[in-house]
This record gives sequence, C-alpha cells and structure tokens, in this order.
Amino acid sequence: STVRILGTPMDYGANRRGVDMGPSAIRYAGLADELEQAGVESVDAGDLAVPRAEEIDLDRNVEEDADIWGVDNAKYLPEIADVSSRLADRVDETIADGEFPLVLGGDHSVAIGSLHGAAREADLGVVWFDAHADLNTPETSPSGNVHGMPLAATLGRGSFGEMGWAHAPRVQEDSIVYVGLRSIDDRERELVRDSEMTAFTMADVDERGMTSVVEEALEIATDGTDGVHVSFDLDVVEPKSAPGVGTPVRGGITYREAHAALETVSERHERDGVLRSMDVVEVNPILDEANETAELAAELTASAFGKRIL
Ligand code: DIR
Ligand code: MN
Ligand code: MN
Ligand code: MN
Repeated sequence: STVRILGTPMDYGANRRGVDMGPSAIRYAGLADELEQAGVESVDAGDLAVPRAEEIDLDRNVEEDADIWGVDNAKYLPEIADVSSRLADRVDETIADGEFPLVLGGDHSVAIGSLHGAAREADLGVVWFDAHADLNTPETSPSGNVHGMPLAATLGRGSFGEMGWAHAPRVQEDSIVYVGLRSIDDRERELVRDSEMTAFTMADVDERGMTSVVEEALEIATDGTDGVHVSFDLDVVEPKSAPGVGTPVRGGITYREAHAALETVSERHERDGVLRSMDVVEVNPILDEANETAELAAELTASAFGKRIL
C-alpha cells in the first residue's frame, strides 16, 4: 500500500534540541527517492504542527507541570500530550484510508502517538529497535525526559496509568520485543526484567546474528496480534555509522546489521503483510556529520519496504 509520510518535528521529549529537524533532514536525504527505488508509492502529508519551544513559556512548564498533571519529573508533558493525541488521530486515519503510516521523528516520545493510533482498531505487536529500553516511568526516570518513557506511557505504567492519552490498552506487554539494547538505567533494569516483554540485547545479536533475532522478534510480535509496529531509534546503530543522535552508545549494531534487520522485516511483510505502521526517530541534524544519519535513516526505511541490493 501507499506509504504516507507523517513528519513529527517534536523535540520536547529529548535532552538535546535539534531532533525537531529530523523530518526535514530525512526528506532532504532522499527518502521519497529511496522509497521509489524500493518500489513503493509514497505521499508526504507534511509535518504535524508542533509549537516552537521559543513561543511557549518553558519555565512555566518545568515549574507547574507537576501541579497541572499530578506528575513530577516528566518534562513538557502538556506539549507532548497534545502532539501525541493529534499524531494518534493521523496514524489511525492513515490506516483507515488504506495507507501505511510512516512517522518521522522527532524524539522517541512520538511513539506514544503512533502506537496509540495504530492500536486503536487492532491488537498491536511492537518491535522496538533501540540502544535504550524506553521503559522509565516518571517515578524511575533519572532524566525526566519523556523520550526515555514511551513504552511505560503506552503500557500505562506508573503515573501514566491515569492518563488516557498515553495508555494504549491494545498493546500487550508480551507482544513487545526489543532489539539492540545496551544502555538501561538502574531502576529501569528491574522493570524490563520483571516485564513480559522479550529483550534481545546486543549480546543476543552477537550470539545469534541479526536475521535470526529479528525473525524471532516478529514471531513473538505477530503471535495473537493483528499487526506489528516497528519503532526504529537510530541510536540502536553504532555511533560511528549514526553520529547524529542525542544519546549515542557505543557497541551498537553495524551498518549491515541495520539493513539486515529491516530487510528481514520486509521479507516477512511481503509474505503475510504483518507491518501496520513504523516510526524512524531521534535523528538530530545539529549533532550529525553532513546529514549522514538522516541518509542512513532514509536508506534503512527503504530496506524495510523491500529495497534490495539486486
Ligand atoms: C535514558 C535515555 N534511558 C532516559 N533514553 C533514551 O533518559 O530515560 N532513549 N535516550 O532513547
Ligand atoms: Mn528510544
Ligand atoms: Mn535510544
Ligand atoms: Mn498475549
């Protein structure tokens, strides 16, 4: 089906300004051409309106969010909630129109909206490519940055449980699979261990190889669900190949492993149409080297939609 590009230039969830320029950078890196080479049609729906940080009173936020939301330690939650609920509507509409939502972040908090939208009319499995587990709650987060919390929000963990916009009840814990983990916060580690999620860390990738890991990830994410959302945080890739991210962690997946991962996704999708939605997040052009990370994001997206070497 036609891929509908949904730019989401939001950086409220990240600790570094600049990730709001990700959607532009990925477009300028040739995303539309890459998708054409993959043999898929695409339409660009432009960017979701995200208020500039400069036009709102951020001090007001940090000080008063806790009172307004009853949640401490989740920075810019009102802005993120607003963007998330509008993005969820767009993703849901896109699927209802028979097109495929491709969300360009933005920081990883955009996944709260994409998961919420994609799981509105379906039980959704999730494959989460990331160096990080993104399972902090406002109570466990060492940073207060919501890009480290989207899975906790989706599952209604901690104080997210009281926020309807965040919790997506049709995403079950045992249908979520991580690939590429290597940086987990102390209190977050217990959350991951005690959860029903499957975690393939870098050690699993070393031991089994990427293709086998992703094949099993898809088995788990498709079991008992209606479709799969792939969330791809560019920081899962080794920083030498993806320098333009806010929280680089060495020891990531290689350039070829990244392609192999998404080629495996596309092979499975070609067999039984399992993919329902995708996001590509955390590209930060300010930290990048000559748009290299955005180019990688565009290329990898093409691999997910069937682009092959031969
Ligand atoms: C860290 C960083 N675990 C936090 N998370 C990131 O702030 O919660 N996720 N960078 O992608
Ligand atoms: Mn992430
Ligand atoms: Mn990450
Ligand atoms: Mn289940």
